[in-house]
Parts: sequence; C-alpha cells; structure tokens
Amino acid sequence: MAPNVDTSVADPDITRPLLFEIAWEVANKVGGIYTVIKSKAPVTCAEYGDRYCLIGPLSYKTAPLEVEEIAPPSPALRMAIDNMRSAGIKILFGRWLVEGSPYVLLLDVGSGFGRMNEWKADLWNVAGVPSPPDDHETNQAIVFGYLVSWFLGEFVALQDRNVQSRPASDLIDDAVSARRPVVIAHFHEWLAGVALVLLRKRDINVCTVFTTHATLLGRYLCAGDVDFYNNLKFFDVDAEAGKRGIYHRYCIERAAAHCADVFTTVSHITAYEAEWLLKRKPDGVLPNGLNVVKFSAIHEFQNRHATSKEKIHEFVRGHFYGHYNFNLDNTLYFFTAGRYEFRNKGVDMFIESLARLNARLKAINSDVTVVAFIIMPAQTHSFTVEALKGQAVMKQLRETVSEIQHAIGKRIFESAAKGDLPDPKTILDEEELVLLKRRIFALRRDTLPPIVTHNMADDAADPILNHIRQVQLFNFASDRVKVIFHPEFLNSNNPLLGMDYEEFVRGCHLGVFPSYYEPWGYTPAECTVMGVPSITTNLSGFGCFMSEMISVPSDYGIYIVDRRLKSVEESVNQLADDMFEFCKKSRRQRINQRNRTERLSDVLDWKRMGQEYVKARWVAIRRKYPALVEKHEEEFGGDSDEIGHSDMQYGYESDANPLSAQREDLSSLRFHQKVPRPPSVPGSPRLREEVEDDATAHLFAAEEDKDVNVAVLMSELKALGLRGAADNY
Ligand code: U2F
Ligand code: UDP
Ligand code: G6P
Repeated sequence: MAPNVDTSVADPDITRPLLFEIAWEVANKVGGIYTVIKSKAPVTCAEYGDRYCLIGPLSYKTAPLEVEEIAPPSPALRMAIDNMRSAGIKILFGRWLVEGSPYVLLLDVGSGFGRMNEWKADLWNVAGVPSPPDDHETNQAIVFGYLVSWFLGEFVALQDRNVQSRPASDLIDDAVSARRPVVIAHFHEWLAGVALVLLRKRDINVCTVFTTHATLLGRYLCAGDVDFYNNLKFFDVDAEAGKRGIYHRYCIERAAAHCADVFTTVSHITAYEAEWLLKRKPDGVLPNGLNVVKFSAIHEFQNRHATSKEKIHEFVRGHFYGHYNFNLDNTLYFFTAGRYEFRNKGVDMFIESLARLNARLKAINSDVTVVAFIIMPAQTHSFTVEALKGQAVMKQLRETVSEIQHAIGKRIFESAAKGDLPDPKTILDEEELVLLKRRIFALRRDTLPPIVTHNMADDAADPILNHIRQVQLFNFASDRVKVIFHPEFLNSNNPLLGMDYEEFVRGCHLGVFPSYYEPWGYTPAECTVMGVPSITTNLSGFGCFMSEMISVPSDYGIYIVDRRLKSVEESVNQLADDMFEFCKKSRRQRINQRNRTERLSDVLDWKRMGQEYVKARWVAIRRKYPALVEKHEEEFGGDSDEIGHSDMQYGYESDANPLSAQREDLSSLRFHQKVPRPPSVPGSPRLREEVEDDATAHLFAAEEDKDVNVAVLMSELKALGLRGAADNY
C-alpha cells in the first residue's frame, strides 16, 4: 500500500528555482539588451548553474556561430522540445558560446507563422490586444510569444507529471528531488512580452519578472520635438501611441508590465517614465552591469591606451593629409557612438558644443587640437574615394621612408665600418630626394579634409551633416576642433580605421554622450570600465546612477551635464565648459584621472549589480507563493518585502584578486553608500594640512589645483628624482 504522502511534499521547492530568461536578443545582437544578457551570463551561471536557460528566437545567421547544439539534459525539457518539434516547430537547444556557457533554447519563429492568424485572434480574445496585418515586428513578437508560452506550459506540466509518476518511496527518501522546483521566467522588453501575458491568462505556475529597457512611447516622443520630461504626467498615452502607429505594440508592452508578478526597469528615470506611460509603478530598478575583466597589472589599461592611440594617430595622419599641421602629441580624441538617434543620443548638443569649444580654444590661442569622432551607423554607399586616398598616400609615404631609412642605415654602417663618419649633406642621395619629393607632392590637395568617411545615401538630408554645416565645423586648418563622422560601426577589417570598437575607445581621451533620452546608456559605462573618462547627462540612467553613487563624479572622470533643470543654451554651455576644462589638463592629470575612472569599474561589475536581479527574482517567488515563502522565512529567517530593501545574501564570491589590496575596494559598497572623493583630493582645508605633512603628497594634491605653477612643480619632481613623471607635464 502506498504510504500517506504529506501534501506539503507536493509544494514546489522554492529553494532551488529554475530560471528562464527570455529576450529577442539572446544569441542575436540588435542593441543594448544583447550586452545585458551576454555580460550577465557569468554571474547568473555562477548562481544557477544548469538550472538557468535563456530563450530567444532562432536566427540562422548568428546561431550557427554562437551556439553549440546539445541534447536537452532533463526528461521534462526533452519531452517539451520533442512535443513541439513533432508539431512542426523548429528548435535549437544548446550552449551559448559566451563566458558561463548557459543553456539556450532558440525557437524558429518562421516555423510558427502558419498558426499566426489563429494566435492573433486568440490574443485579441484573451487579452484585448489588437494586431494589424502588416507590422512584421509585431507579428514576430506574437508568434515568438505563443511559442515561448507553449514551451513553458508544456515544461511545467511535464515536470508535475514526472514528480507525480515517481514511486512513493522516492517522495519519502528524497524530498528535494521529488518536489518540483519553482520556475521563474524573466522577460526583457515588449518584444518578449506576449508570452508573459499568456502565462498569466492561462494561470501557468510560473513566477514572472518583466524588465523594460525603455518604453516604446518614451523613445518615440523624445525623438520628436516634445518637452518630454515636463509633460510626462499629462500625455494621453493611447492617443499618442495611436498617432505614431504603435498602439498595438504599446498594448503588448503595457499588458506585459501589468501581468508580471514583478515589474522592473533599468534606471530610476525610466521607472518614473514607465509609471506614467505604462501606468504601473515599477517594483524596483535593475541597473545594468558589465562583466569587468581586470588586467593583472593595474597599469596595463594605460599601456593599451597608448598603443590604441597610436593606431588612431595613424588614421588621423592619413585623413588630414595636406592639412596635417597640428601636433599629435597635443591632440585629444573625443568621440560619441551608438545607434543613430540624433536628438535622443544628444548629437545635436555635441556638435553645437564642439563649435563653441572650437571658438574658445582659438580665442586663447591654444596649441591643443581636438579630433571629435561621431560613430553612428547610417545608410551609405561604401567609403569615399577621398577618405581611402588619404590612407593610401600616407601608406606610400611610410613605405618610401622605410626603404630610404634602410638604405641610409646601410650607408652609415659601411662608412663607419671603414672608420669614417658619413657626410650628413649627402646622407640622402639624389634619387631618394626625388622619390621623397614625389611622395610629398602627392600629399597636396585643394579640398578640405572630409567630414564624413562614407558616401551617404542621403547627404543633403542627413541631420548630423546638416548640423555640422550649420555650425561650419569644416576642418579648416585654423580650426582647433576637427570633426570626423564615421557612419558605420567599427570593426578591425575596416580599411580606414582598422580597429574594433573596444580598441578604439581605449585609444580615445573622452567619450561624450549628452543624451536626451537614455534609459541606461552602456557607452559611458563601457568607457568607465576601460578607464576612459566620459560626459553624460542627468537624463541618462547611467548618469543618474553615477551621481547617486559618487560624491563628486567629476573627480572620477564622470562629467554629468544638467539637461533637467537647465535650458538647452545652458546645457550646451556646460558641455562646452566641461570639454574646455578637459583640454586644459596636463598629460599627467589625464593619466591620473584615467586611473580613477578605471577604479569605478568595481561599482559597475555584475558581481555587484546582479544583486538587484537576485532580489527581483526572490520578490517574484514571494508574490507567487506567499505562504511558502513565509514558511521558509519562519524556518530560516530573513525578510524581503521590496526590491532595494531586501537583505538577501548574494551567494557569489568575487574572485580574490591579489592586487585588490592596493585598490580601494569599491565592489563591497552597498547600493546606498556613496563612493567618497579620491584620497588625493582633501575634503577640507584641515585635511589638506595633514596631507602636506607627507614629503611628496602636496605634489600630488597640487595636481588638482588649477593655479599650480607647473614649472615649480617640475623642478620639485626632478629634485625628488621623479624625472619620468616630470616629463609627462
Ligand atoms: C592609486 O590610485 P590613483 O592613481 O587614482 O590615485 P590618486 O590618489 O588619485 O593619485 C594618483 C597617483 O598615481 C600616480 C600619480 C599619483 O601618485 O602620480 N600615477 C603615476 O605616477 N603614473 C601613472 O601612470 C598613473 C598614476 C591607487 F589605486 C589608490 O588605491 C591609492 O589610494 C592611490 C594613492 O596611493 O593611488
Ligand atoms: N557599439 C558597438 N560598436 C560601435 C559603437 C557602439 O558595438 O562602433 C555598442 C556599444 O558597445 C554598446 C551599444 O552599441 O554596447 C550601444 O548601447 P547603449 O546602451 O549605449 O544604447 P542602446 O543601443 O541600448 O540605446
Ligand atoms: C598612458 C601611457 C603613457 C602615456 C599616456 C598618454 O598612460 O602609459 O606612457 O604617456 O598614456 O596619455 P594621453 O592622455 O596624453 O594620451
């Protein structure tokens, strides 16, 4: 006779949940969400191990490169996949070839299109979400949503059946494996939102989290000419969505936000936006982190800056041939990069401020040259002949010089071997002089160095080019600010600027991201972990996060332009001021500042940021199974009501870095603690006196003072034997 089974044994096990994370960008790079999921994989795998699986659409272009197919490891998974395959759905299950190697389940949306109309009708009936026939993106989102909910529904049902079909002795002997683990499904962005709505409507036993990385309406409204933040509370959301032809997409986004057990966004500013545009106040904020890889030598990132900068120098020599009359040693590289959203990404403000910076540098007769790059993909027809020619003539010159150099070396050796000094007047022979002249003549040109590196599909209507025309930044020889618009993302096979994006960023001095609409903004965060200072705004999630985290962000090379409380004119001036101050820094100050910027990477590491994800999942379990969580907490202690207040321990040990003792450990800072001012910037006059007790400390503190007498400082450094450091002034 089967023993009486305690009903509590059939309760799901909340201590070892299974986690599915669902997004359109799993193994399929489109934008920032790919960076979120990929960079977060190591910490999530460390926490969940093989209980973690990502679900995305099957892209035949990228999946073969990114995913290694394997057999599904558990019976429930295998059966759920087999059932769907036998109904004609194509599925790839495997390991995503990224750090952490998580499981991935990729669903071929095309193989589900046959059922699309039936599903669209169902979505209208169960959730009141309409869908027009001709919006391909929405059609894909709906089919993907039905496939995901089909899979999760099958999986949960099969799990239950497996547990119930076990022999009774199993239930008694091994209570852990006999209890079905709870399933958490974490959905990102509206494109993955349909499944969440269906799980709720079908009452499937899954705890759900929805994270939105922007709102559809926010992005559209900001791209237009709207005073967005002052009117947030007053928009007639349905009408605004309707006017822009995105009402059906908006319905999916709003339904997902309302159906989730836990609704989150990536920053406080987007949480505020979501509250008014999606009409649900987010339960918490899950800021984006990065997978920070530290070099074993702290100064390695500084060396990389120098080598990458040398490559940018090479490109710049070619690009400005014939007008190359500036000193590269006194040249600073600024850049902005990202998707081409002219107003949202603040390119309008960047160009305007560059024009003012140009005027100011000219006014003080500065010997600094700024080369500002704009890296934003647009429609083009390949590179311009002029841009390619610049690199070609410079290459020829370099080859000629290297041949001549070789020949001269031989001559010097020959004469020295015979005991004679070579005659400097005849060190170059006639033929070499002629060759050199020809190369120099080839560098002449009548035109100005080009602004844009590619032939634009619509040059006359391009907003970036038009703005550059308006402020007349035409790369004149007299301009101290030069502009290069590269309307394509970078890669190392590029014949002009043969560097990948990371390498390029490392070689630059300053990233400039004056966004108007930016829920997070990975670009300045990426700069930070590479030790490159950046400018952002208090309308970007990253900017707000940094100003909350750091007492004085600019000390650490994080400049935040006020675009909230200031007029456009004032913000443009502030940006120009920040860039101008940056131009006045000595090399040594820049090196010092980069060190500080890089130190912030601990703050942005997923090992720390990931804690908010842990809390969100726990709150989802708590909301789905309040009684079970209460029982668990009675037994084991703990209390976790809201995200951001939970004291749940994150079971991930950061690896012991032997060099970490030399660094301030920012990774251990809790979210409500601020990063203090750097030790070399005394907080008060009293502290400054104490620092000056140290024989050398005042030199370093003096670096911060604008009015420091550099000549005196140099002689003091030399007297102290720090000749190398003095040379950096
Ligand atoms: C290290 O951090 P930082 O370099 O950012 O520290 P700061 O306190 O701002 O002082 C900068 C020091 O680094 C030196 C520079 C200052 O002594 O002269 N320096 C250099 O000589 N050459 C370079 O290429 C780059 C920098 C460390 F990470 C912190 O934990 C310490 O608190 C701090 C002071 O010891 O130095
Ligand atoms: N990026 C890139 N190549 C480039 C320029 C940018 O891969 O040449 C990447 C960059 O590293 C970042 C992403 O594009 O990860 C932009 O993300 P962000 O959060 O700034 O903006 P989003 O596209 O999400 O609005
Ligand atoms: C790095 C290198 C230094 C170099 C410096 C240039 O710190 O380690 O050797 O002098 O970069 O800095 P800059 O800001 O002038 O590009």
